[in-house]
Amino acid sequence: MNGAESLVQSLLNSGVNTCFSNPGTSEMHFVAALDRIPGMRCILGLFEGVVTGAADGYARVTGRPAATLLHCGPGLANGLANLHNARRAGTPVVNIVGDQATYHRPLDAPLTADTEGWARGVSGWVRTAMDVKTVGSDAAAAVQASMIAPGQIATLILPSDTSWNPGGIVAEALPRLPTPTASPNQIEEAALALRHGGSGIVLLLGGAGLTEEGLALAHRISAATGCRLMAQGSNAKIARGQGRVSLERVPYVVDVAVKAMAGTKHLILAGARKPVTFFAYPGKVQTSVPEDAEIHILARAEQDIVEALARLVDVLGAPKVPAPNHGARPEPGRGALTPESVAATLGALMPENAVIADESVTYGRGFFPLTKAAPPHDWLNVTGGAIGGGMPMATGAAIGAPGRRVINLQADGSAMYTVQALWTQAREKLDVTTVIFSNRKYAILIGELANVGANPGRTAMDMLDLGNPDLNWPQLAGAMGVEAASTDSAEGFADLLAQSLKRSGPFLIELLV
Ligand SMILES: Cc1ncc(C[n+]2csc(CCOP(=O)(O)OP(=O)(O)O)c2C)c(N)n1
Repeated sequence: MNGAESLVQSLLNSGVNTCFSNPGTSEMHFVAALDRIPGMRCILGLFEGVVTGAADGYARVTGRPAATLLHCGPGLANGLANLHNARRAGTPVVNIVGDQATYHRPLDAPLTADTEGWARGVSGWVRTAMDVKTVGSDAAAAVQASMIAPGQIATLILPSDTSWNPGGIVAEALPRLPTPTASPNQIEEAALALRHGGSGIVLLLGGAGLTEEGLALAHRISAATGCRLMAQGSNAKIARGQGRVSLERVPYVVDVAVKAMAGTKHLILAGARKPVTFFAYPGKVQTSVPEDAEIHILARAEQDIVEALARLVDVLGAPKVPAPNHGARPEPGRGALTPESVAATLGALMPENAVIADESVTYGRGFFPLTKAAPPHDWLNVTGGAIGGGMPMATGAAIGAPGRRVINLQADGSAMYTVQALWTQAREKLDVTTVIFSNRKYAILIGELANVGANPGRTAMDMLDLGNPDLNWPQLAGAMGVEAASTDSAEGFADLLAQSLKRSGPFLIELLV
């Protein structure tokens, strides 16, 4: 058994059976090992940003890490932005990065780079395997590290001689490390604030606080105390739809966020960070939370958030309450395409248990109210502000959740960063409906120009314009094997969405908005 074979078998023993990959010469033994060791599903991405974003989406829906297979420092570097998004989401990912053979490294061949250095910025755990005998146990340690709550990036760098040398030893899975629980003080302090009662108290949820279980507990707390429930601006996954309590998110636009948080006297954080604005803007606040609000940390992201909510329910004696009823689903939208008509159509037609991969940027800011009465579904945001996460995330989610429809709500500018994901969707016949909001501009940045007080001229506006030439989405998708159609009406969208949900495989709908 060589090192690569021991690696694949050790990953399988640790429960990692899916690998998103974009290999090179230094990973050839890993690739060859796939034929000799059955059980690893390997999925090719045509750019590393697709590979890493797909691993993020996969783990968000399965709760288990996928492996990535990346080629040397530059391959890893191409995937860093979506690893950054995954890190912000608290997603477990195991990166396997092939690299120069140990004895070739001193020659400084062209692909030699500071692979560990590049890995460190996004990873909670980095190791370079130095001996074929330890590759298996290194892999088991990487999987264990990735599962440290809430989930983190573990990067194992594999010099190619440790892959091809004989003498590989398969490792068994390592135990999952326990998740620390909140201290009694954390629970008491939150309870004390909640006993004041009233709408000036906000329970801000993140991470596992947004699972069905976490939300049900938060709903009881809110019913018993009158506190307001909110979610962070972007979240790894929110359980939504009929039967789940519906939350507002902290808005992106500073002035809107300030209004939304106005009147907050106590902010209780359950797996959430204190909201800060995405950027500093001249003359504007850096947080939407009022200055005099008291902050209480019920549970930090790395603590057991659901357990803390359950203890808080007990301490407050918050009784069980019926599941929320959001009433009838909306009718599909009619007339012109607007954020409201699109949201109504989504709310009307979204199938049960759908996964929404949301990189709608400006167009989807108001989608929540009209989709809350849809059947239960999960909503995934791009969490780190690095655009180009949406299409890969949708792709990985579809691999991780066969049988569930993935609907990718996708802004056009962001889509172009990792558009190759469509090819992987076609090749793997994934049930993904991509909805492109084709406004042919970087709309958000037009608002940001005003926010930072810049005075744009013709050249500045050209930098924010995606027209000239217009992107032809049906042709782009078709060239990668994904059927597609365009529409400029709400009725057209409803027809295309309904059709795509009836068929298997990917489909792309371009909305000319
Ligand atoms: C990796 C990365 N590069 C660049 C940016 C800067 N940026 C933020 S939003 C944006 C454009 C978004 O345009 P689009 O996806 O079309 O959405 P819209 O604003 O039109 O709704 C850019 C370039 C970023 N956030 N991340």
